[in-house]
Amino acid sequence: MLSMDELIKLGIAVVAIVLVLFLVRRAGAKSRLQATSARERLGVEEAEEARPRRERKRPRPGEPELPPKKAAEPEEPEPGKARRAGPGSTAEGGAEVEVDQDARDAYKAGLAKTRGGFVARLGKLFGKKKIDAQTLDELEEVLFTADIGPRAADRIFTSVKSGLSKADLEDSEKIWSQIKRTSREILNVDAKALDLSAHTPFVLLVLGVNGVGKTTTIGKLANKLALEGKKVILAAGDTFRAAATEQLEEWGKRANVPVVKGKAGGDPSSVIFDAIKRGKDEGFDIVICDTAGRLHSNAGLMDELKKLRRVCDKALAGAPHETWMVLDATTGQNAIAQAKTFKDDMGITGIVLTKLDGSSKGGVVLGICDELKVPVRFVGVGEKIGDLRPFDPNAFVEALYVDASAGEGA
Ligand SMILES: Nc1nc2c(ncn2[C@@H]2O[C@H](COP(=O)(O)OP(=O)(O)O)[C@@H](O)[C@H]2O)c(=O)[nH]1
Ligand SMILES: [Mg+2]
Repeated sequence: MLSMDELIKLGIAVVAIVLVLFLVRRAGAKSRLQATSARERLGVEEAEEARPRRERKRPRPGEPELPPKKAAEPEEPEPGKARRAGPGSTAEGGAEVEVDQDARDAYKAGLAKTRGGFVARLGKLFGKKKIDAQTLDELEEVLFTADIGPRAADRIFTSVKSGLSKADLEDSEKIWSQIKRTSREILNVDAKALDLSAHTPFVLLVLGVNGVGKTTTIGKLANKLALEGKKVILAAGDTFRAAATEQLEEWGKRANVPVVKGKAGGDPSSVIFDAIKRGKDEGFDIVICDTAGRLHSNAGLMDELKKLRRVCDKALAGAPHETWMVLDATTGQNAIAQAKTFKDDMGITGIVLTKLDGSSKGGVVLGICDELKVPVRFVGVGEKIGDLRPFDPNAFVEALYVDASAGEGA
């Protein structure tokens, strides 16, 4: 038999165990509840962060990077050429929109930060139960404070405000469709598709201010074209900095293509003249010319670049066949301003937008296309040799608005 003392101790122990069990269960339920409501409250960016590692495309800082995409993917279309509608097309407002899912996924990772910015703000706006006149005012504000430039902002806003009926304006899906449709219209600049076989050799002049990624883009492009079987030669036209020629030579080695160089501090036009001449004499398919890029406000640079154009034409009548302006997506509206200055003077026929990976200002593509009416030919999505992708407007729009328009950003 237990004594009274032992009975009391046993009783206290049982109560203590029951109490501990109760507290443990309550704590578990509370953290589950918190997790759910946090997910509801989180914007797109935070939700992205909260997702487990294996679901995310981009690693967190400090985490090992996932292997990069392959350099050349033969199924990629020539930039600017439409792709057939396939299993990846999406129905939108009754209309089929062709979307290359592979391209969309590649952009999606690079646009994560942009989606966390103005796109998430749009998502929150249309996540509201009731969409009213105030929502429209807020839409105007979000668009005009996004890095898409005032003209593109106005075009999208007007298309929603004037292009939709009162009933449509109460339907967030209709609003998203309209925003996407107008964005696609802005990006689908009416221009000739890129045809590098139109001339032999095809001369491509690459311009842009310092540090935007000209040399890197040329290296990636040379590699891509060489893998496609094209005979490529590079011209080290940035004679302004000694390191620039070495950098291009390094890329030439990686892509396994020859580089024509001159003396440091020498005349860039003689380097470019020599490269085009060699391109002609030795049966190259494409000559890609790197150039120096001091500030675009520098009148001396503009004169020098104009001289380069004349020299190209002297070496091969009609050259350069395309002149591309490289712009850094992280500089936002500054990129639009740079492109405008160059376009007037330099006859820009295409844009390459670099550093789309990690930029929160990827929406600047809309502003560039709307202001300049020049097509984006390629986008840079990283520093590695395979990180250059042909620009696909439809896939870009899908990747840009994907989470928010699906209601996750609400
Ligand atoms: N993250 C990222 N970095 C890039 C990209 N393109 C270029 N860069 C980096 O930008 C820096 C400047 O590039 P560079 O080609 O030398 O610019 P340039 O002065 O215009 O020739 C280098 O550190 C490149 O690695 C890109 O698409 N993504
Ligand atoms: Mg350079």
